[in-house]
Amino acid sequence: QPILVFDSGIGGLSVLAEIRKRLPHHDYCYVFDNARLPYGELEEQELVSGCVSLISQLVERTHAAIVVVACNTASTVVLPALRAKLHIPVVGVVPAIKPAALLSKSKRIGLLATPGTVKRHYTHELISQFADDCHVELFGCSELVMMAEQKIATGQLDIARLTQILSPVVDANLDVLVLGCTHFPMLRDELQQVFGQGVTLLDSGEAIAKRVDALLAHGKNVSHNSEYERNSSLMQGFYTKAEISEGLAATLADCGFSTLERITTINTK
Ligand code: DGN
Repeated sequence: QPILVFDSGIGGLSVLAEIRKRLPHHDYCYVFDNARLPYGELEEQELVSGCVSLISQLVERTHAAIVVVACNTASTVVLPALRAKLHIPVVGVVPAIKPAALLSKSKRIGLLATPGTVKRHYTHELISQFADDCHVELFGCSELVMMAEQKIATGQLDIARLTQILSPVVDANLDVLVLGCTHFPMLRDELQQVFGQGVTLLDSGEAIAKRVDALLAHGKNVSHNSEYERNSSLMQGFYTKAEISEGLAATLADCGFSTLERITTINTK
């Protein structure tokens, strides 16, 4: 009974890494829905029906004990439909607006996410509920998602382009910036370089890991898979073996997927 971690691309690996830190002995299944990347450009209805259909098929196939939707964009809209359909716990990602508002001294915070996430009602509700004493700068950008994908695949990142994209956010004079897309922790060092040490970058990986841990601790039907060889979890995704770049293989190895022979593919088209 693996923990199924799902994203449109490599972003969810940042969440998986945090979960594995807490629960190193579990069996994991990671799914990339690359066929529809980037999610930030999809219409709400397409996102909901696509994710519900794909995830429910995967749960059936893998007998997953718990699903982690490690994507903010999807989490803003698919959770109710997914929970209605599945009979196992579903954990979503919420941008760290609340901790950001609490941490901010200047009360000027930012949300860096996808265009989908920044426009959703869900996000605006979160802001009015937890950050109504702050000025909140919203910035949605799919190019950053693709840059994170590229960094993992090739090891290359165009810092000049990153600086250019982010210049309006830098000019907004924030002291806390929420990384509201799971791809962005993959760019943490470069983002810190662009924003400087005066800006704290917050993501939700650790909070998700705590939540998964708590659910597993309370769940009766979630088995600890001690027989399963550590570091050899099954990964299912749209990538075929040949397409997995050296960079991605290294990131997957960091997340425990060191036995790449076990990779199977699912065509998400
Ligand atoms: N990683 C996803 C998120 O957290 O929103 C989005 C990536 C994408 O598909 N745009």
